[in-house]
Amino acid sequence: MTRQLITSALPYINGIKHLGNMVGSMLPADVYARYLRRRGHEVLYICATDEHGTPAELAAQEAGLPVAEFCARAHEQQRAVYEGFRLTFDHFGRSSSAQNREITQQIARELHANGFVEKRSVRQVYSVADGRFLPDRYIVGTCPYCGYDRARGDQCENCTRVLDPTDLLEPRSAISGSTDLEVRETEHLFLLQSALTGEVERWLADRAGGWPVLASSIARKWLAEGLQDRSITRDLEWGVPVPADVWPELAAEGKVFYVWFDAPIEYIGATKEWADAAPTGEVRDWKSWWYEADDTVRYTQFMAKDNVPFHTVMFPATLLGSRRPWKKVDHVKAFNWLTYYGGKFSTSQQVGIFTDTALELLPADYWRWFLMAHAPESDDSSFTWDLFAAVVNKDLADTFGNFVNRVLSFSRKRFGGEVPAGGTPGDAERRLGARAAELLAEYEAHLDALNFRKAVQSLRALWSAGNSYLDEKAPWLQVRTDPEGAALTLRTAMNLMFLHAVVSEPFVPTASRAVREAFALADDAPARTQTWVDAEQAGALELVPAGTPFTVPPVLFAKVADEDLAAWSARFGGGPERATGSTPLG
Ligand code: B3M
Ligand code: ZN
Repeated sequence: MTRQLITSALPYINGIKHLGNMVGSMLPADVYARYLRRRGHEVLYICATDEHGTPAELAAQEAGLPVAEFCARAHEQQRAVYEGFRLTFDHFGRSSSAQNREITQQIARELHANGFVEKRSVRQVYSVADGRFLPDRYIVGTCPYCGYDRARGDQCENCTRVLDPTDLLEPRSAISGSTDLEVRETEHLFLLQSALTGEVERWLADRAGGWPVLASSIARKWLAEGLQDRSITRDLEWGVPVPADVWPELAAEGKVFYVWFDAPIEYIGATKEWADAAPTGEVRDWKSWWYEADDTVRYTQFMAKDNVPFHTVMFPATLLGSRRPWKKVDHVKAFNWLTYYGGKFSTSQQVGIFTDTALELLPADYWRWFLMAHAPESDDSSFTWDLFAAVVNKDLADTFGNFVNRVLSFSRKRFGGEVPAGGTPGDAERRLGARAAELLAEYEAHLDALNFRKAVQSLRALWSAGNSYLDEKAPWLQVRTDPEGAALTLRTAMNLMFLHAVVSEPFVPTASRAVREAFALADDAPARTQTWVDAEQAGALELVPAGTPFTVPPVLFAKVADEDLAAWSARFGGGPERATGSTPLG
């Protein structure tokens, strides 16, 4: 079986992320990783916090902490939230790790040795008061277009126009507020992407055929515009230092690599972190996932659409230019935006629901299900509280949860705490089995193709088939005249719910596990029953034999009550004009 490498875009270290960030990268990656593991693949799911660049330094300054301490705290805060969302990274690393520094510097040396990096002189804003060159985001001033007085040198957050620092009126340092700024010459390293255009084009032509249009079209558009040579160093305190053995003068000036140069390399760095963290006695061969791995590993990346160019052009160009056999991505799953009532979720503007707050309101399964059912795959999708409540109440409470509760409760009441024996499967059971096998095949095909919304539709139909079967057989009436028949109906329903519990784990892991654990399967029950089921098993509906002891789990999904809905809509706002809170760092 092919080894499956999965990465999701690295969340920036600055602040707890919102639901839109999750559904555009980490959550679908986790659903896919869980699915592949249950299908028997060897999976490595890697992610990390993206800790360099101006977002980290500015956020640390705001928190009044040294940046290294800020990042250590923020990494653990994010890790805790992702554990709360049941994200099953094999490693959740840090781009500030020694492993990433080592690999990034080595790749930079090789790019230089191969003639794909050169030093160039550029004119940049220098702050006399701060004694340093200021990256664009470190210069604030008044936007010449909209008059916003806290516009940054690279972009105005108010009117979103992309700016040059020299556009700003009354420019000042974001560090000290000083207006004593000068434009001076300085030197930076440039990645000669223009010299790698042909190779990137050939690689993309060979690889992007099966990608969703969103990813392949953005990559081709960037290439069509022609690859520009790109500055890959910055004047920041915090980042991967430029190696002094190759560029002593830049290292002496404290230059570090641009965050988008080292962040994708952290996918490799975090894999080495994973290997270095191996428990005693376990050997983890990190390089076998990344080096000369083209034929043995299938690599799938998950990200939001704004990250596509870096992942499909700049990162492959970097790896190609190193002239080393690094694994490049096989499949890119890109997402549009999840909006909050049509407005953009925004960490910096604090609009939308944040992942830490979400878990205070409801368990992860609710959010996982809704977010994947409305994943912004082919277009933006919008979060509204009414839609959220309608979906979770219908799909999770009524369809999935109620089916489990009413079957197990009624069976225990009428036949005791074991799966009831008796009755012979008839036409209704054969139809149900055939339908279950058909829907399972659809579900698998959609997940294999990374079509998550369609996979949710097939899974939802598989859940509904159980309720339709119950309504047709009505065991609560059947038992009066045909107890054997009622026993058959209940046993069949229990087998279907166990099937649900096995195959729903990628989306609703907590509830799925509760249902699997409700049945005390014999120790010699086929292990495969606990991981996945094949169409034949699904059609036979015989995963859980008569006589198997069972318990009735607590109600799996309480409905979102109208008063909760009203309170949350009021607290978080029924529209983007009202900000929502999140746990401030510090
Ligand atoms: N930190 C996520 C963003 O643009 C960015 C992804 C890096 S993946 C190497 O919000
Ligand atoms: Zn503006």
